[in-house]
Amino acid sequence: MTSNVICIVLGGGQGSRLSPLTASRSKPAVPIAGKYRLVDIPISNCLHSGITRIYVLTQFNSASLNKHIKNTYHFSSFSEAFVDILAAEQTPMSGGWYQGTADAVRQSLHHLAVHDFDYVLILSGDQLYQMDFEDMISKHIEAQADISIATIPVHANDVPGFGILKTDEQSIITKFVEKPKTNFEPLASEVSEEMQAQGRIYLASMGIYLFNRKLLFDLLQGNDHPDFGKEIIPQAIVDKKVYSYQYEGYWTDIGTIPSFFDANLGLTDDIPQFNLFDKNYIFTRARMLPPSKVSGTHLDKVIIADGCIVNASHIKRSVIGIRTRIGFETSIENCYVMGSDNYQTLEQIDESVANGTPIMGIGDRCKIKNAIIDKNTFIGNDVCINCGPPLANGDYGDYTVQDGIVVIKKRAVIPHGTVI
Ligand code: ADQ
Ligand code: ADP
Repeated sequence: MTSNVICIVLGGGQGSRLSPLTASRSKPAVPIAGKYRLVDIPISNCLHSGITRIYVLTQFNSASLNKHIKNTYHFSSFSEAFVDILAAEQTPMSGGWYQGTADAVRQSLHHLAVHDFDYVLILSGDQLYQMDFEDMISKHIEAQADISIATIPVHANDVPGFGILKTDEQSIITKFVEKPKTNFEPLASEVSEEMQAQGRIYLASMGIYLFNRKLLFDLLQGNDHPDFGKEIIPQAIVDKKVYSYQYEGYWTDIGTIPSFFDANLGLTDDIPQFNLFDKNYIFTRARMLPPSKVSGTHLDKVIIADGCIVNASHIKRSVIGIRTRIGFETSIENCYVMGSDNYQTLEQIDESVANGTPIMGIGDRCKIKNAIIDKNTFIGNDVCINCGPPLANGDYGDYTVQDGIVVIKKRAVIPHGTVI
């Protein structure tokens, strides 16, 4: 049933919500959970659901995204399967950046048109969840819908961040308001007892849309509405059959620094809400890295990816990414350390030590709390990050602070003894 579906992953606008992680890479290429990249989540959901033709729309074509896709998603030359990146491009018809989600898909229609398919599945690139799209598609066909939207019950506090909708008893959407800020009480829905008990009485759009092929082309061509949530969907519910596919599993937005941070650290829980050990695991690049080597470290709720060399004294509630090196007597708490793209040679390390400059990774006797350490950073010895009084939000050159989370930028060099 899913062989006649093409998927489009919306890989991110010009938005800076994940800045500075997106300063030098496109959003789909942001590393997550120590060894994956954001784009692996929607792609894995598709592949587990049998959807094997996937376009990833992104604002710029970063080398790391290209390399990751090229090195990860290999299919038989006898199949039609592909994962292709479509970066915003200047054509005689368009000026460059995608203006919004609908505009991004509109500018990509000519790439889609050459394929044989009946349905287009449109996904956000910055959500953490595991969903069986095959079930969504079969419900869409059963309901003879024109469009289906995956929906989830949310709490009143979350209403202003989502498209909120109401349905009739056949789950056909009768009302849709994008991100209502006030007077949204009449939008409350009938939900299951479990959701009611949690106060999740509003039905939100998850930004996951299934369109019948012709309708998508009709709705996008002949106008320049930039967004699905603001224009295309509210207008479609007036005269189209738009079905609400309700989902009640774990689903979270990872498009901002605080939510990205929480989602990563949440993976270290005893039974995480997002289960990396599930049979529908996340695909990513097979890297052939050596196993991690740990010495003298007390580890408490820690995920350690491949290829790490860890001599720290304590690590608590943290995710340690590929090829991370951590020195002696260092303690790390509530951190996502992304790791490195390569190792330094022993000669390079000796040279840095002789010059008194930091070596790649995290040095000796450091104390680091509530931080995201981007890739390829050089953090010296005796560095303290976020161990003192609360820090004010801002961009401080080599790092930023947002809601108490310090983000050390990619390739930053933090000299010995620095206190942040
Ligand atoms: P938002 O997530 O606020 O609301 P939006 O900013 O349009 O909507 O982003 C949706 C997805 O598209 C994200 O993955 C984003 O990175 C990506 N995106 C945004 N602009 C893009 C562009 N120009 N090019 C490529 N990708 C782009 C939407 C809906 C709400 C719904 C929430 C659920 O509008 O109705 O409730 O998603 O998260
Ligand atoms: P990322 O994990 O960020 O996607 P890559 O896996 O692409 O990074 O690797 C980055 C660099 O590290 C590449 O130049 C690659 O050749 C090199 N590399 C990969 N595996 C190893 C390894 N086992 N030992 C040393 N270098 C490696």
